[in-house]
Amino acid sequence: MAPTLYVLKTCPAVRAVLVTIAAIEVEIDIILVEKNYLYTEEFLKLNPQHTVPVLIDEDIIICDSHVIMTYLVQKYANNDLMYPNNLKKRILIDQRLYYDASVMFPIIQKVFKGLVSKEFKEIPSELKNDAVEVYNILEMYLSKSEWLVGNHVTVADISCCMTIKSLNILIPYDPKNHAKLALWLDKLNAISYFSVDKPYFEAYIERLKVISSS
Ligand SMILES: N[C@@H](CCC(=O)N[C@@H](CS)C(=O)NCC(=O)O)C(=O)O
Repeated sequence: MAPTLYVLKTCPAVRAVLVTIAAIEVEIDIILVEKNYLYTEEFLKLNPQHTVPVLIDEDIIICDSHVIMTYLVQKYANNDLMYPNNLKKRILIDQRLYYDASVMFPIIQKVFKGLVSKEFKEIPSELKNDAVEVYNILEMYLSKSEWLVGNHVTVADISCCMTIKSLNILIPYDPKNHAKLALWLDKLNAISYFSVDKPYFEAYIERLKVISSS
């Protein structure tokens, strides 16, 4: 039986998993849900954190996009290029994934939370500074290698790309100060399997328009 993935259409973390699925060409049953469903008893049994993505593969339930991505590559990819077995490469990939999970992605969450709750209408300078610091740090990583780790696209690139693409809509990076970042994003988005993100990214932008105008 194919694994099952619960998704919300607009979520950057979901989109990173969908690009990974397209990259390794694994068959997955996608269940598209609305946000209200995340708070139902049925879903809370799967994931008490009430977040998507959630992957179910036989008796395994995984509730974080980064873990889902590394799991799928290890279990289903034809090779280890996207998440190498080599420890030196793998720890750098893990570091970028944890940086995304703990620093980058939470900036998007804070912006959305502030806009939805109407705590602010303009994004506060503190959050803008946090985003610029992230852009600066990625610019530094990308001055050392073509991709975030080494000379092959890995799950670190996919995960961070989905976050940066989404964060950039909220707090744009400066292509003059972040030229390597801009080039990296363009190159990733030109890869064929990244095209799976198009309708989801458009849904994300639409959602933001609705929130900003309400
Ligand atoms: N660290 C998690 C974050 C997932 C996350 O925050 N998902 C959001 C949508 S983008 C969500 O499900 N929010 C619903 C909620 O928090 O109630 C991951 O990478 O999977």
